[in-house]
Amino acid sequence: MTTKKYHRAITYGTFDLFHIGHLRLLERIANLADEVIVAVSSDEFNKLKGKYCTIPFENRRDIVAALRMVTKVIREDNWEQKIKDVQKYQCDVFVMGSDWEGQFDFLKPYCDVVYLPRTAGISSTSIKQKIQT
Ligand code: C2G
Repeated sequence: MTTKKYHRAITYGTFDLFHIGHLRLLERIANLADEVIVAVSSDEFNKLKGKYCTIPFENRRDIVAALRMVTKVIREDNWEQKIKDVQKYQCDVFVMGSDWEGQFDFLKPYCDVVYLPRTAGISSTSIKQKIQT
């Protein structure tokens, strides 16, 4: 009998240069739900997001898929797929870091929407800047 609040969570992200901020988020999602689905942004979608990605999709996907708290990885190809994904995978919660606070409240009719505090002091961009100096 699970004691977790949700059965299946879904979250979305680029997960470029996988770092502790990404891990802490996925760990906290796994504390909320029995299962965790992660939608990893495709390289093409990252261009749409205006994000230059260092690590190609296949590698970012495989790294996330290897994590013990991740149940399944799917592709994120566009901004519009979230409602369909929540319904297709019967997710009862959608979770993102707090930098997205309020941006995905349109999902509230389909599942709970939770924004968790971002891990301070770390980002893919800051890692790139450190390497370049
Ligand atoms: N994150 C975090 N702490 C950090 C950095 C990131 O909690 N220091 C969280 C973000 O809030 C997000 C997840 O980790 O929930 C993935 O972050 P990114 O890979 O930067 O993803 P992003 O570019 O925000 O893409 O449709 C939604 C987008 O695909 C989200």
